[in-house]
Amino acid sequence: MAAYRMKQEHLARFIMVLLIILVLASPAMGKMLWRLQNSATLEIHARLPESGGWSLNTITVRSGQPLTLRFTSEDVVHGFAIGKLNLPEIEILPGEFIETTLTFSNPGKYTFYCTRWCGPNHWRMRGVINVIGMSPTPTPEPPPLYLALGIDLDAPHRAESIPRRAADPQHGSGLQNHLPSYALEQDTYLSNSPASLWMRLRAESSLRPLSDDDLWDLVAWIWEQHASAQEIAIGQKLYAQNCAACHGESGKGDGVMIRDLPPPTAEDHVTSHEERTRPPDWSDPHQLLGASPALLAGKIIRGGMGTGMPYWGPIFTSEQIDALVTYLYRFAWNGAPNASTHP
Ligand code: HEC
Ligand SMILES: [Cu+2]
Repeated sequence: MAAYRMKQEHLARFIMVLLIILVLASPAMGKMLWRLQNSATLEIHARLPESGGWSLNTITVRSGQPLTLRFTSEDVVHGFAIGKLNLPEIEILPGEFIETTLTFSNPGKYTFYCTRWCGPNHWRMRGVINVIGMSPTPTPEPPPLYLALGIDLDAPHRAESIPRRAADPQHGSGLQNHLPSYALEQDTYLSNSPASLWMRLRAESSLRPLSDDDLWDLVAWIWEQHASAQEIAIGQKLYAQNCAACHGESGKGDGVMIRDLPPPTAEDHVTSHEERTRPPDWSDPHQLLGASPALLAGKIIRGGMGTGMPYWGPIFTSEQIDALVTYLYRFAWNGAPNASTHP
């Protein structure tokens, strides 16, 4: 009897040891067991991307189950935020610990990212939280418009014509009753560049009496109709936080992260998209007046795929992307030649 109990104890101990070895040996197994607990604390170390980035960049959690993340930084100040969720960012200071507890109610794939410009590769500090579970499946997002319209994001799109002077939307407003009705439709705005809409209007016989400049004033006015002050403010803030480091405060493509790169070569302005590793100069109206909102949004969502332009699809909501696009056009209208000489 005693011998039998001994054997049982041995067996139990053997199984325990085996389990521990399994857990240690297989991260997948460890993750699975961890997932089964009711709540868990995960420690995540933030490091510059060159030193490894997030110490943990794939997290799996069950929907409805609280997830506690305990952060610290091993080098500089980093930040933590989750794409598309409107949560306050968490500042991660070197040598200090900060905890946050999250509970996801909807299953899905959430992208987390660093919110501080910690270095030139800062934007590569991203990871994924996989939320699994059976809660009602979220309604799938519609595909981005550039796909529906079949726009080639990598094709050159310099405007064939641009205003000879800064366009004056105020003056355009006074001419609006000349416009055909399609000119004010949302679909027209989204799928046309300012230059292509200008060409369409130029071809309208009813608009023949108007000068080229008048037509540009009208197009500038149309663009203004799609830009609320609130949207511009949102776009401006997002731009300053996420884009200016490369694209520059004034959109000239001269941000602090770019200045150290070798100066642009002739190839940067033409040929294949792989070679365009510098941001464009948006104060040159040919750049943005040749791009439709759908194209710009597409580029922001998909990124440059090898050009150095990051993808933001999993980070920003569609409202945020629209706000960024609205804001970008400011550079073009304000940067038209002789803008300074126009009142
Ligand atoms: C790490 C540097 C970097 C950051 C950060 C960055 N960009 Fe870019 N971006 C580029 C480069 C380089 C290009 C040119 C190559 C290309 O078009 O893919 C570019 C191109 C673009 C284009 C295409 C313009 C055109 O006419 O085709 C858009 C639109 C754009 N960026 C928007 C943004 C927005 C909005 C943000 C911030 C949310 C942003 N970028 C952040 C580097 C960056
Ligand atoms: Cu960082």
